[in-house]
Amino acid sequence: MGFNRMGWIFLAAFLGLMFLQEDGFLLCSATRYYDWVLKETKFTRLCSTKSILTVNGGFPGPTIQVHKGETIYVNVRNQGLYGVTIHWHGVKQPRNPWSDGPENITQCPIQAGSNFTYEVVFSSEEGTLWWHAHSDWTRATVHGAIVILPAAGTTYPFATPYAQETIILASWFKGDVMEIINSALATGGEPNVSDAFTINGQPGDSYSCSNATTYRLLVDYGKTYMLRIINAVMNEEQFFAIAKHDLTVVTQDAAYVKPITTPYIMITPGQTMDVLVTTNRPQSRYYMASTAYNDGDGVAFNNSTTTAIFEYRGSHPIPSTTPFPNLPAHNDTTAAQNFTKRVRALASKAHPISVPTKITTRIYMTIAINERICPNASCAGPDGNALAASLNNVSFETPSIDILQAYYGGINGVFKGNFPSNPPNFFNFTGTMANNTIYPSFGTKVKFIKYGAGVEITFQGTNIIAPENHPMHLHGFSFYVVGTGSGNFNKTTSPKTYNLVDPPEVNTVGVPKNGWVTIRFLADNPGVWFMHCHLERHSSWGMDTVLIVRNGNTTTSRLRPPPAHMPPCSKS
Ligand SMILES: *[C@@H]1O[C@H](CO)[C@@H](O)[C@H](O)[C@H]1NC(C)=O
Ligand SMILES: *[C@@H]1O[C@H](CO)[C@@H](O)[C@H](O)[C@H]1NC(C)=O
Ligand SMILES: *[C@@H]1O[C@H](CO)[C@@H](O)[C@H](O)[C@H]1NC(C)=O
Ligand SMILES: *[C@@H]1O[C@H](CO)[C@@H](O)[C@H](O)[C@H]1NC(C)=O
Ligand SMILES: *[C@@H]1O[C@H](CO)[C@@H](O)[C@H](O)[C@H]1NC(C)=O
Ligand SMILES: *[C@@H]1O[C@H](CO)[C@@H](O)[C@H](O)[C@H]1NC(C)=O
Ligand SMILES: *[C@@H]1O[C@H](CO)[C@@H](O)[C@H](O)[C@H]1NC(C)=O
Ligand SMILES: *[C@@H]1O[C@H](CO)[C@@H](O)[C@H](O)[C@H]1NC(C)=O
Ligand SMILES: *[C@@H]1O[C@H](CO)[C@@H](O)[C@H](O)[C@H]1NC(C)=O
Ligand SMILES: *[C@@H]1O[C@H](CO)[C@@H](O)[C@H](O)[C@H]1NC(C)=O
Ligand SMILES: *[C@@H]1O[C@H](CO)[C@@H](O)[C@H](O)[C@H]1NC(C)=O
Ligand SMILES: *[C@@H]1O[C@H](CO)[C@@H](O)[C@H](O)[C@H]1NC(C)=O
Ligand SMILES: [Cu+2]
Repeated sequence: MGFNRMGWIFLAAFLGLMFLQEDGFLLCSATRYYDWVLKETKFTRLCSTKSILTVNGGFPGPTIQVHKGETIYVNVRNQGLYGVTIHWHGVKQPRNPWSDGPENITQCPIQAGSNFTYEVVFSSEEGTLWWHAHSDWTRATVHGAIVILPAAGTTYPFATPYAQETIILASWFKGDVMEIINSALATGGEPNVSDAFTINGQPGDSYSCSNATTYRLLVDYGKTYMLRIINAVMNEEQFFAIAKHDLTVVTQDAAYVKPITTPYIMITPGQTMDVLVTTNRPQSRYYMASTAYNDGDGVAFNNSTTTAIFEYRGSHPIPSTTPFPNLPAHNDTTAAQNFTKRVRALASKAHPISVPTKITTRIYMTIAINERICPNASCAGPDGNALAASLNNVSFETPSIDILQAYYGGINGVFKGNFPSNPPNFFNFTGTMANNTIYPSFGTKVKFIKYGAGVEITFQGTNIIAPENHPMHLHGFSFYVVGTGSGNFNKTTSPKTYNLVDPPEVNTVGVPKNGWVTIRFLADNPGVWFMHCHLERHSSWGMDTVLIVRNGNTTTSRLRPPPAHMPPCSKS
């Protein structure tokens, strides 16, 4: 009997099963294949039990571990109640937007009862990233870590840590998250704020009914640990610290940075940071803690603090009071910026950077909270209107056929290519006078970019309705943060302050309240790439757009063809 193609597949499947692990990870001869089930799972937190959507029953979900440059396959079988998609946050997916995930941008949802296999292509990323659902607010409970180790034969640009642990910061809502966002969109008002923050799924000792299950990290004395910290929180930036232990930040968004030793970090939703911690303090028990940084005036948030325990192994007296870290005040913008301003790319010989200096596409983009007019002032937002949000005064409307399919297949009427490269009106964006731009236009507008273009985008925060810090995230790329400042960007003076030597290379950047940020990247990844604020309520209100990078003129600079079975879009 000849050993045909099916035979090889069976053999691979058999070998794969031999290595089936707890987290649904199968090791085949050359590929890594994960089997995930999306399902409702009961969890008890804050004294009550509720059902949440999970991957394989976990909150947080399973960790993916790869080496730099590998490709993995994740078969997502949806046994939940509604359609969902999964996004691989910060993974560039060269030429492969088909597996990027944002709902109705690159795919329609995987309907309940069906499945879809993502091909996740890693390239230059090294450090920590994460995956999360990218449908409505499902990412609140559907998320997990991606650990990217150095490629075989290479090592960290510092001494290999003794051990590593992932630390995922997240939000817990007593209510159902889908109901919360749906009812907020229906009334036009603010969505409910979360009822707790969590560290690795646990609210910790400062919340009722939580202290028995507080997350505990046991450490050995005299070692260096690497904590891979992920901010999966829905709507708030976070301060994080460990009592009496400095943190040394060595990566941000899976790229190395010049080590920063600091008593605390500020991390926005969407960001990841690897920090080294040396266990050289008296052998005892300490708190790690995380709480919101919120610089919005009157922007509602939960001001509570989540804790976890950092405890030295072995016998030692348990302190009567566990030392608590000094976290900056919730509105301490100086503390937030003092940290953020220190971040610089490592930019070493082994980890070089390449900042575009020839800019051919320049975009100046205002970020604003807006109002949508309601008949009879019947809505729950300001002035009886509904809350909205925009980029360059365009509030993004999600289509019901995905933009990637429409672009690739030439389906008309799904999107327009007229996203503006400048705001429609210039005025004092950060001034006290409200302009007529309180009311945005609405539409599905994308920006086309030539393959190979050097792109520069200046994000301009505005004082319209509710100024605050906005963590802007771009899919398909990481970008260099070459400049930032307060007030309005000045095209004569601001560029003189740019750092083109060692700017951090990230996928998410906090645009300061009433300030600006300039980013640069080379448009070398053809595809349809979502760009949005990573505060979930802002994205729901329309603080989003799409960049379509056109094909280049070689086979390796063109979009790959779609996989055989993209989830179908339903009529609605
Ligand atoms: C659905 O899962 C099955 C295996 O359970 C797999 O053979 C099939 O390729 C998957 N379909 C898609 C579209 O990923
Ligand atoms: C939102 O909060 C209000 C007030 O606390 C509560 O009555 C309502 O049930 C919450 N909604 C959801 C969907 O949890
Ligand atoms: C934050 O959450 C805690 C615990 O769920 C709750 O007791 C408190 O009232 C909340 N605070 C705010 C300001 O929402
Ligand atoms: C948790 O808190 C309760 C009430 O404050 C206390 O009685 C109990 O001893 C605590 N349990 C632990 C494990 O700390
Ligand atoms: C948190 O908010 C509550 C309600 O607004 C307030 O009473 C309390 O003082 C605040 N706590 C902190 C630590 O800011
Ligand atoms: C921060 O909040 C405190 C009260 O909680 C207030 O006294 C202080 O002025 C605020 N600081 C800033 C910069 O808004
Ligand atoms: C911010 O940094 C400056 C200069 O290093 C320092 O003087 C100030 O105390 C810092 N403020 C905070 C809140 O960290
Ligand atoms: C995506 O499109 C489907 C129809 O294909 C629709 O049911 C769904 O509501 C859309 N999602 C969003 C977030 O608009
Ligand atoms: C814009 O408004 C701010 C706040 O009122 C003011 O400080 C600034 O000088 C104004 N800028 C210009 C260019 O008018
Ligand atoms: C808003 O900006 C436009 C265009 O610059 C200007 O004509 C208008 O007067 C401004 N409105 C206000 C209220 O400042
Ligand atoms: C192909 O594209 C590159 C830029 O990506 C350009 O430099 C080159 O001239 C193009 N070649 C042709 C034949 O169009
Ligand atoms: C930019 O700065 C220059 C030099 O300070 C100044 O002359 C010019 O008015 C500024 N432009 C704007 C739009 O504020
Ligand atoms: Cu925002």
